[in-house]
Amino acid sequence: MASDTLTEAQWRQYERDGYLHLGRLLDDRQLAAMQQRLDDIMLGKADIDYGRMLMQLDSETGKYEDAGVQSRGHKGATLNYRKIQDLEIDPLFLAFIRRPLFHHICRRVHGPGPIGLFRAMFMNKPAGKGTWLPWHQDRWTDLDRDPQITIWLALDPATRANGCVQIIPGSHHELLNPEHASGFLTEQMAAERCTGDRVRYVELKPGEAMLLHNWLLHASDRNQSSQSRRAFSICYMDGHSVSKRGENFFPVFDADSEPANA
Ligand SMILES: O=C(O)CCC(=O)C(=O)O
Repeated sequence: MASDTLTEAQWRQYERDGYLHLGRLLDDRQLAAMQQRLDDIMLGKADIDYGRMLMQLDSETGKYEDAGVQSRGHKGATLNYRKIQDLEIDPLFLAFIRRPLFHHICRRVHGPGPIGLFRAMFMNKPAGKGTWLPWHQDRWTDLDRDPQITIWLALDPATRANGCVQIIPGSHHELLNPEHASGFLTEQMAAERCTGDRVRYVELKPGEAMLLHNWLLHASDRNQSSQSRRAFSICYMDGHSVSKRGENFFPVFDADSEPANA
């Protein structure tokens, strides 16, 4: 299992590439518990306040634009959800969000201040379904500062066949389309920068995770296999961040707190 800190060599690699493989972070029991919990949430069987969770059904056409409405509340007992957000309200996911390794990473990136949560979400590509998620950088114009880091945890094998995350290594130094409200590239930008040998497919085993710089160009394809592609993605932020939409962000780590086991 991975350590609770990153080495200087790992930090250098992250700074150069904009992403870092973190290794296996869940044992078999922890993995099975998260998989089961997400399936229970989708099937409406979980003891959780569905009214507090943003839930979106997958697209029936494979087009991103045709994915279901993103709104709070359960949308039917099916495993065909694309996205479920606000998972911090579930103790199982909150304990993972607050792991010492992520505390260490947040401290290194953000310094001693409070750390908040921009979002903690399930990203799913059901077997034979899913959408092409276009090339983008994770940044949002309603925030007064950009969240810096995302942890992406595979809960199934993430492969090229089932729509693993694709990235452009080293693309995190430049913001490409600052006008777009959520960091999407124009088709022309994507055609110029995100093709051929530049694209790396980040295949992960279940329970493995990666650290992503939020400006790293990334995308993901449809699932063309019979294996679901479930993942848990956590985006941390400076705890002083302010949204023009007046959102309140969940506090993850208090100012000046230190990782428990570091
Ligand atoms: O899970 C995916 O396919 C993409 C996830 C993503 O864009 C993110 O976690 O920011």
